[in-house]
Order: sequence, then C-alpha cells, then structure tokens
Amino acid sequence: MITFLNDQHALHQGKVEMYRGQLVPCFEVPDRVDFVVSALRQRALGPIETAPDMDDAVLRSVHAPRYLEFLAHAWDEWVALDPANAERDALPSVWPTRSFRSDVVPDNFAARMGLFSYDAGTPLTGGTWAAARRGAFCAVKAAQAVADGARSAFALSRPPGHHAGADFFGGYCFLNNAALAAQALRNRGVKRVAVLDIDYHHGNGTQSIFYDRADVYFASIHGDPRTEYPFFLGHADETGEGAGLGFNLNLPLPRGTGFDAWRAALNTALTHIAVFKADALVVSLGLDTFEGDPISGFRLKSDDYLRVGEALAAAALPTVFVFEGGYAVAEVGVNTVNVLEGFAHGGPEQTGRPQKQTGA
Ligand code: SP5
Ligand code: ZN
Repeated sequence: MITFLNDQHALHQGKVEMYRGQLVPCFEVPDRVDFVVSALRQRALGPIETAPDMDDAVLRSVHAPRYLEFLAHAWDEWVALDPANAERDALPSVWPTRSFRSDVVPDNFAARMGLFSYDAGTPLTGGTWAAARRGAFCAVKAAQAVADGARSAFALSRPPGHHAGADFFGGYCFLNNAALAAQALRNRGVKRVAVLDIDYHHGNGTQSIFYDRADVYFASIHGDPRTEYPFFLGHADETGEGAGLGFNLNLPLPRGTGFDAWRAALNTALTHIAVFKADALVVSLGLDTFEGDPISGFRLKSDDYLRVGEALAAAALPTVFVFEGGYAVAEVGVNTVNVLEGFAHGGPEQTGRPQKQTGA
C-alpha cells in the first residue's frame, strides 16, 4: 500500500489545550506520526511518498472561503496583537451559540477564533496552516491514486481532520482530510463514496459536510455522545436530511465497549455500505479505540486491529485510509499498521478501477 506522508506535520505543534479549567499538555503530538512512520518502515508495508503542493482551490471543494481565509492569516494576526503571542498558542474563548449571529464576520480576532471553532481544546499555532494544508493535499493525493486504480492508499498526516466542518475547527482538527478525499473521489468520477469513521469520537465535521447529500454515505462507530466527546452530535437518530435522508448512519456504543461488540457494529456499518453500493471507501482511521488510549473508553487490543483490516478488505472496495486520532503514542504505530496489514492480507492486491460515472 502506498502512503502519502505529510512531511510538514511537525510544523503544527500545540503546547496546551483547555481541560477542566486548566491548560494541559496537548495529547495530539508530532510523535504520533513518527511512530507510524517507523512501524511502516519496520514492516515494509510499501512506499512512502510525500504529497505535491496543490492549489488552495482544492480546499474549497469542502471548506468555506471565509474560513480558509481566516486560517491562512490567523497566526500573523495573533502575533500582531502582541509580539509575545509568538510563544503562545492561540485558543478561542468566546462562541456564537444559539440566538447569536454567525453571518457577520467580526473584526475582532478573538471573536473570529470563536466564530470559526467549537472548542477550546484545539490550539492554533505558527505552523498550523502549513501543516494542515499539506495534510489535506496528502488526503487528496491518496484519493486520486485510488481513483486512478490503486486498491488502497494511506494518507498519513496530522493534525487530524474529522471534527473540522466546512467552516470550523475543533477536536484537534482544522481541515477535513477524509471529506476532502471523498470529494476528490467524486471529482474524479467515482459515483458513490462511503466514508466509514472508526475513530473513537464521532466524526461530526464529516457528517455535517455530507449530511444533505446522497452521493456520499457517512457511517460512524463511536463513543455515545451522551457521555463522550464531541457530545453534541453522533446520535443514532441522525439519518441525514433532504436528499441525504437515509445516507447517514451513527452507531454509538457505550464507554467500555470491547472488540466483540465493536466488531458487530463494524459488520453493521459494512452491510449498510454494501447496500448503498459504494464504489469506493474512505476510512477515517482513528486508533483511539485502543484499550490504552489516555482520553478514550473502548477496549480494542493491538491484535484486534489486524481483524479490523481484514474485515475492511472483505468489503472489496478501493479504499483510502486517512489517519485521525489515537493518543497511546507508543502503540499507535503498531495499531495503525496492523489495520493496514490486515487489509493488505485480507484481499486481492489489485481490484479494477472504481466505477466511473458515465454520461453527462
Ligand atoms: C481527532 C480526535 O481524536 N479528536 C479528539 C478530541 C478530543 N478532545 C477532548 C479531549 C478531552 C481530554 N480529556 C482528558 C482526559 C484525561 N484523563
Ligand atoms: Zn478521536
């Protein structure tokens, strides 16, 4: 399997996130990707390439122009407020909740940080834009490789993406890599795309981006939002709206869920994806379902990830893997590569090209 590595990921290096009234060290650290790279090399999983630079227009296939404009210049504005800010992460502290307006973009920087975010756990740093942007290109490049006939490709990047919406950041995410990959497949003529999100946390950003669309099916297995982050989305009764009604599947599971019940949910999701007749699959690959994860509550073991990869291979779809969460840093490399290796061994090395849209 080919990996597209974001070689600029370490430019994004948050210092602190808000947790229970304190600023605590970030869980989402550069080491995460470095451990995955070593595991990929150790186990000779395939070539590792970097992504080419692309035009920002590709980001606008998913994200709002005013949000991208903000992200591109946010750090410079932050430092312009106070030169001492160069040593500090920027975190939002005020948000437009119900009854407030979000159509008027304020001049005030703190106000715009809040307008374009939903939590105080996601620091914006000097390298955030460069890292997130290059990571998005890895996801697009991986999708293009699959659209061009590769059985699978892996976008290995941080910051992660699945919590980011069309116009907001949060949950350590700024640009929605999985959504950009799904849209890139669509743009290359793949007719029906399924996104399967197996991160511990509900992929609220991805769901919201495709919620009213029938061409991209979204399925997610995650901690029940009644108790688990991101709390305000991810319930089982969210099934899509408008043209997208019936094209969204949430499978929330209680904190403490082990592999047997988790795997049953995976089979349910894959059955729905088969009924949808997906032509290609994007997997939001979070490894924070691991029993040793410091911020999550499922109980998957390292060997279970081999079985996950095999189950995904059995879907027999051209597949783009996109790296998301997973904070047991020392184990995240092995767990990630277990999924990819299970997938590689679980099916044929090449499938045909994904079905292209024909006609107008
Ligand atoms: C991509 C992804 O996995 N994002 C997850 C964002 C979770 N942010 C909230 C984390 C709350 C941290 N809780 C610390 C518990 C320490 N025992
Ligand atoms: Zn997560």
